[in-house]
Order: sequence, then C-alpha cells, then structure tokens
Amino acid sequence: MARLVIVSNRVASPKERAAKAGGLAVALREALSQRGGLWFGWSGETEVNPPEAPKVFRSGRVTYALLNLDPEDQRAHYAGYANGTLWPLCHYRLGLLTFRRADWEGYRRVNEHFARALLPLLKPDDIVWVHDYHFMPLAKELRKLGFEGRIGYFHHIPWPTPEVYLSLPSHAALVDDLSHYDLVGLQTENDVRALLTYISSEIHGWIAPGGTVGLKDRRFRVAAYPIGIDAEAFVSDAKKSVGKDEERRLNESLAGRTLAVGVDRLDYSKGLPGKFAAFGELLRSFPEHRSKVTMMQVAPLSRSEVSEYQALRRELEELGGAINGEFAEFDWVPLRYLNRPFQRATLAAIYRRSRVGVVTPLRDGMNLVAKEYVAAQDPEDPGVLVLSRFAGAADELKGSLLVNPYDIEGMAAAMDRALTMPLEERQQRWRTNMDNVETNTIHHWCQRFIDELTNVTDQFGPAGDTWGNARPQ
Ligand code: GDG
Repeated sequence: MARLVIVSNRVASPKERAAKAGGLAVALREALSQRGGLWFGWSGETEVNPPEAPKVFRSGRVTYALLNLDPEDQRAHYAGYANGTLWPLCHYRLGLLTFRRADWEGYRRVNEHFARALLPLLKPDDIVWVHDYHFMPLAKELRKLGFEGRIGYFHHIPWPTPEVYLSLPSHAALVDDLSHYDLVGLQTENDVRALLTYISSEIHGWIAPGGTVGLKDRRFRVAAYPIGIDAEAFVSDAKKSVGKDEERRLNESLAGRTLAVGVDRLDYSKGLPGKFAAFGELLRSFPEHRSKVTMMQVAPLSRSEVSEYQALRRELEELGGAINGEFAEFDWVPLRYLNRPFQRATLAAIYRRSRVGVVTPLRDGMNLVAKEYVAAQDPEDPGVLVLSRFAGAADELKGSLLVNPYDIEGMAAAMDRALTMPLEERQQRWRTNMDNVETNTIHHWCQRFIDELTNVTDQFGPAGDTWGNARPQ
C-alpha cells in the first residue's frame, strides 16, 4: 500500500488527546497510522531566517515533519492572503476582502518553502493529500521541483460562484495552481458547479463527464466529498454524559428551563450577530418563551490577530449585553455567552440537553457542529436543528428547519417552531438527519478521498495522451 502524506497548516501533535484535537485531526491521524505515513505542516513557530529543513520525529507509525516560518512570511501567508483575502472571498464577504501584492507574494513564498522542505521527504509512489486554502499552490511548486506522484487537495470552505470569485485579482493564477493536483475535492455539488463553471466560462478549460477537467496541457478531477463526523464517538460521549457531574450541574443551573445551543468559532462567517438578534426577536415576538428558554452560545476565540475578528468580538459583547439587559429577570439570564473552548464530552452533554441546535452561518463549507448536534441527541426525545441554508450541511440534513440567516424574524419563527414541535415530528426529522450522519462519517470521507486519489490518474487515459483526444464532443 502506498504511503500517505498529509499536508496541513496546523498539525495535531501526537500528544494532543482525541477530546481536544477534533474529529478531522483524529481521522487523519488514524488514516496515517493504518498505512504508515507522514504529516507535514507548520510548527506554529516563527524565526528570522528559518532553516530550510523541518524538524522530524516519529510517533508509532506516523512521522511528523514541522517547519518553522519567517515571521513576516507567516503573517503575509496566514493573516494576510489566507485569512484576509481567501477566507472572506470564499465566504462571499467581498466588503471584508483585502488584497495586497505583498501578501500574495508571501503566500507563494511560504508554499515554495513548504515544497522545498517536503520534496526530500517524498517517495515517488507516495499519495500526498493537501488540506485547505493555505496551500493551493503547493502541487505546482512540488511539480516544478520534479515530483510526479499523486497529489490531491481538499478545500474545506465554500467555493464561490464565478461572479464573486472574479473579484480576486489572482483568480486565474490560483486555479492554474489547482490544475497541478490530480484530484481537487470540494464539500458540495454546488461548490463543484461553481468551480467548473468558472473554469469553462472564464479560462477556457474543458469539462468531461465525471468532473475530469482539462486546462492547458493538464488534467485533473474535481468532485464533491462532503465531510462527516465521528458519529460513534459523539453518540457515545453524549450517552456517557447522562447522570455525570457536568450534566447534573448543567441541569441544576437551568432549573427545568429549555435550552437552545450554538457552538461556533468566533468568526464572521458563522452569522453570530444575526443569531443573537434572532434570539432577541424570539423573546420579543413570542413572549411565552421568556423565562422558559435559555440560549447558550459557545464561541471560542479564533484568529484574534485579525482586526475583523476583534471588531466582531466587541459587537457580540454589545449585542449579548443588550439582550440580557432587555429581558433578564432576577432569576433568569436569557443568553449565556462563553468565549472559551470545552472538552468534546462537555459539548456532547450540552448538545444532548438542548431542545434546539441553532447553526446559522452566513456561509459555511460544511459545518460539523450541525452533524455533532444531531449525533448527540437522545433518539427517544431528540432536539431540532435550525440550520442555515447556506451551510454545506443543508444539502444533507434534510430533517432540519432550514432558515435564511439574513432573515432575523424568519429565524426567530423557526426557533419558536422548534421549541413547540411535537415529539413525533421531532423524532422523524431527527431520524432523517441521523441516517445521513451515521452513513457519511469522517472515516468514510477519508477513505473515499484516499481511494479516489489512489486511482485517479487511471481515468485520464494513457500517459502522454493529450487532452485533445479526450475532449468531449
Ligand atoms: C472548517 C470549515 C467545515 C468548536 N468549539 C469547540 C470545539 N469546536 C469544534 C466543533 C467542530 C469544529 O470545532 C468546528 O467545525 P465547523 O465545521 O463547525 O467549522 P470550521 O472550524 O470553520 O471548519 C467548515 C470544516 O472545516 C471541516 O471541513 O465543516 O465549513 O469552515 O468539530 O465541535 N471543540 C471543542 N471545544 C470547543 O469549545 N472540543
């Protein structure tokens, strides 16, 4: 079996426990341990004139290789181009997009540095799987250095429609970068359609049935791989929480009230101001819920070095304070707003205790919280998922109450409907969602991508065949 090489910006260290590392990191580590493999990424450290070679160490069957970066390159790459340009672009927030040539150059320099450091560690038959928008140019850089093996890329965030994508000054260069991969995975069919439409209508690429793309003299495949969760782990954590100390404390603090929950990184793509406003609107327009419903929003801080995230934090503190100021009673605080992370088992207990899961991003590649909320429910008495139609998960979780996150009153009405939904309907809707969560797990996702990357070049015809021969009539 060919060795697997994973490249991602942050690498979950072997010591990081499953409860903290998150489903994706655990699944990738599992895939690496099964076949033996290499995990390559940024060390999390910066230094002026960093060494060209990464620090390499082994843990079980997995080799870790971690690279230090120059502080200015790291800033231009991470806070600059990746999170100041690509993140807002892919989340349709053109008003927040900044494009600076220096960031674009820093982004490319980091990718070149990664390729130079990775190449000496690669064997010709390795399968290289690159994760996310921090590394779109990596395959091209590896190809320039002579690597001819299989390279796949998975884009965890949405792919915007051509009208939006064209706002990026480097739009053509970035898709040219992607064409050096053998397989490009996106979250949903909508994302695939958006990328293929751009390729065929803007840069003269050819699309063959099955998603094989021809661009200049290169071929690659584009397909949807909707990511899942470790459903079993969530079911088990949620069941285990019953009767435990944390569940007891949570119940005592709620004093018999109904709970609604949101769990999101503090990020402007997650639609948190709208969610807070919708909860305020629920209490205003449906006064029967006052003193009866508590909303808990877990929002661990992220990317605090980016100014938009600092502004969002201030906005939410103000909005949350205003809701509590307007509606709180001496024995009831409507909104519990927590800026720190919790253990996965604690989240599972909170999900299970919550009658409503409120997941209302303005855009989201998939949104794993939606799936985790479903997995954690008690099948006998499940809660209802209120889900943004702009989350990738909306394609799969058809038992949810789908909402438009720009419609505050609509979201408030959906929360009211969820809070008052009869048991039988809740069970039916939950079953529909759970069938999906149980079928398409993170393990299936991982395996499917690796299998298809392993065999992808077979679909391109014999080596040396030109795209013209396979061109659709
Ligand atoms: C990107 C895409 C796509 C959150 N708070 C805590 C905690 N979390 C965990 C959740 C969930 C994960 O973080 C967040 O995943 P999401 O999918 O919701 O969102 P992003 O971080 O934006 O992820 C997204 C994903 O990549 C995967 O492809 O779905 O669309 O944007 O697992 O549970 N975990 C713990 N404590 C917390 O307080 N332990």
